[in-house]
Formats: sequence, structure tokens, C-alpha cells
Amino acid sequence: MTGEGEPMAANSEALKRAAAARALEEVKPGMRLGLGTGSTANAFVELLGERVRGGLDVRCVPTSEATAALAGQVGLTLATLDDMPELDLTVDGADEIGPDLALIKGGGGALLREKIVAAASGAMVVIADAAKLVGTLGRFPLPIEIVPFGAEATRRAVLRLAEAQGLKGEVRLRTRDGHVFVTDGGHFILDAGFGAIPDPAALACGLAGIAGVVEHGLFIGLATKAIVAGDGGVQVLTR
Ligand code: ABF
Repeated sequence: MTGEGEPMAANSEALKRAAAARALEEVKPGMRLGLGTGSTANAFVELLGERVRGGLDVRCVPTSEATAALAGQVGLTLATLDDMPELDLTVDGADEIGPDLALIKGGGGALLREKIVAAASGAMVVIADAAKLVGTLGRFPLPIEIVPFGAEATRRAVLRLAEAQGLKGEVRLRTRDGHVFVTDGGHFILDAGFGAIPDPAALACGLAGIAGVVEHGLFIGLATKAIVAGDGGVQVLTR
């Protein structure tokens, strides 16, 4: 190691924090908030905690057990989505942000709860560093949450769909530390490395029709705003 990676990593953390700080401006007293998952969402949770300790009154629904734990540590008031089935705003990260604020999410394994919470929110603000902006989705392998039963059959069905849509690439069952990765909901994840996805809506539609697929990481029409921090500053993108 040359150590050259350290300043870059530090810069990436600073950019995530800058995006998270800007997203705080969207939060108003009394709001019902959805809290995303991942390192960028964590930066938002920590900054929100500072505000709450300063007197801001908000109630929050976390999208993962990990976020729930952090939110509890920083003093946020938590609720379930059953307690608050309608939310004002969700702030979450993403793996990729494409045209029309279509997203790939799920690298952190929380896409199912993230999508349910985003869909229950009046607005969804995505926070990210500029490296997440792409012209076409698909550089990041698409996560697909599946039920454990028949995982291999489901994987093959995804491959057949991809082929029918002219997409090529590997679809792998996600593992961590040598074991199959299991989501908070008890499901598995397939990571589909198709490369460029020219028609995300068609792929989303096809995936939704496969038995065994619980949900996929294409978030289309959900994000209302993206706050993206780069070396040149913070930009706010809307659909
Ligand atoms: C979640 O965290 C995910 O949907 C996405 O996969 C990931 C982004 O993580 P990070 O902010 O750490 O890059 O929002």
C-alpha cells in the first residue's frame, strides 16, 4: 500500500457528509422520516441526531436493523412503518443514480425495506457523492432479493429474462464471509452483473414477474431529489 488511497477515502467521506448536511435542510419540525441504510445514510443519521439533541422533534422509521441501532445510539425517536404508515420524507443513499433519478440500490442488502419505506414517503431524497452519478445504470451489479426456496431456479429464471432482453452477464448468489448473505427479512440476494441496462423499466417489469423474486434494486420514479456532493460543490438534481 502506498497510502495514496487514504486521502481519497477521506475525501469520499467528506463528500458523503456534505450531501447529508445539505439534506438536513429538507427536514422540518414534526416530520415523519424514513432513514436509509449505508455509509451515506449513516452520515445523515448522525447529523440528524445532533439536531434532535438540540431540540428538533421528528419521528423516524429505519430501513434496516443496522440503521435502527445507529439511530438509537444518536438519540432519534424510532417508530415502525406500522406505527406510521405514511411518511413525509425518506433520506437514503444509492449505489448508482442514473437519468430521471432512476437508481440502483441494494449493495448494502436492505433494498426491500428501503423500497417499502420510500414508497410510503411523500418525498425521497437521495444523498451521494458524485462517483455514484452514471449516464446509464448497470456498472454496479443489480441486487435482486429472492426467497431462499428454489434460489438456483430463480437465478436461472433471471438469466433467461436477461437473455430475452438482450442483457448478458453473470448472476451470482451473494455471500459474506463464506456464507450465503441473508437479509433482515430472511431472504437471499442475487447480484446481476449485466453491464449497461438501456431499459431499466422493462427489466424492472420482467423481474417483478419472476416467481421467487421478492424485490429488485431498480428504484424508478421513487426519488424526487438527489443531493450529490463532488469536488466542485453540492448539486441538487430533480426529476
Ligand atoms: C443503501 O446503501 C443502499 O441501497 C445502497 O446499496 C447503499 C449505498 O451505500 P453507501 O452510502 O455506503 O455507498 O442506501
